[in-house]
Amino acid sequence: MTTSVAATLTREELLDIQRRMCEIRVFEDIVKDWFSRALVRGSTHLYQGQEAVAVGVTSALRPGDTTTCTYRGHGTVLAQGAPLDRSFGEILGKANGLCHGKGGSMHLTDLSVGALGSFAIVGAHLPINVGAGWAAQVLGTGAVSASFFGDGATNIGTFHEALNLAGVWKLPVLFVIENNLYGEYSPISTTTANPNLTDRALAYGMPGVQVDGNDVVAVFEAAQAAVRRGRAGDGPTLLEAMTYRHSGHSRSDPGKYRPAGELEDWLTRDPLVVAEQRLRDLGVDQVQLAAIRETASATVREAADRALSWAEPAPEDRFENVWATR
Ligand SMILES: Cc1ncc(C[n+]2csc(CCOP(=O)(O)OP(=O)(O)O)c2C)c(N)n1
Ligand SMILES: [Mg+2]
Repeated sequence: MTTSVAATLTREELLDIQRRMCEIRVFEDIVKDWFSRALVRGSTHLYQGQEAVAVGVTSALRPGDTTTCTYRGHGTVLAQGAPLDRSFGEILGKANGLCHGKGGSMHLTDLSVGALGSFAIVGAHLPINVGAGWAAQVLGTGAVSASFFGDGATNIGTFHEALNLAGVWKLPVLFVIENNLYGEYSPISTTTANPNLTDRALAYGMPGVQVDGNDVVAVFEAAQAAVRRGRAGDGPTLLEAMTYRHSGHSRSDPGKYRPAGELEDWLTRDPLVVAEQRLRDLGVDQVQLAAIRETASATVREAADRALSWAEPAPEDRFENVWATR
């Protein structure tokens, strides 16, 4: 596992990263509360515990780069720059939501920031990143496309097809496995013959890099190296971020199958706590750290209230924004 000690991020950049991770944490607290109060239909898949992956990788991207992610994707789309209020609005099914209330929790999309979509079908989106990488290569834009997916997706056919094509054509794609040790209720060891997922990179002619997914600095550094490689025309990278979801798979899962003490162990390495230690090493004091959490909380709560006040889509607009019209 890559453990970074190099300070490649400035103190100001790391402070901003911590703010963004705190906002995602509070966003998910609110979403969890809304679902338990039946304010939202369907289910939801929370990102708490994995914030350093989305924020670390997207911090290495620039405007024009693209991402895709899974149904556990609120954090990724927010990290890419989607507005808090319109993301909440989408989850609530409001007309002002990112997808005008037609997508919901599992389908947050914001093309204006390069967030090409959240996908509920495991592995469905990897070929979309390959397409985005191919377009960037053909058009010579220098853009990179980052695909976020779970450990479970590495056993899906599209994973292999996407990595192979990206490897053959040397496409600027960053494949990010968010290895949280479980696919739904199954530990990875019961579903995957070789749990060393970075080994799979060898088959497709690209580097495979494992990183501590709860250390945002380590994630950023690994992502930055992969992004530079992509922009230079040297092809894709498979990045495996080792992390852990704090709650069960979805709203209906209390996560009882997890061995006693496992969650508690991971909580000692909560990404927000790890980043706070990094900031303390850079001279940031406890008062400033508390202020980041408080400001993030106030900002997110304000956005949530705004989204709650928005109107539902009008019945006559039910077929709007469903089909592409051009
Ligand atoms: C093709 C497909 N098969 C099965 C499912 C049901 N399913 C939804 S989430 C999930 C687990 C995926 O685990 P992983 O890829 O590790 O992502 P995580 O939920 O841990 O983030 C499964 C099997 C699905 N949505 N799509
Ligand atoms: Mg998983």
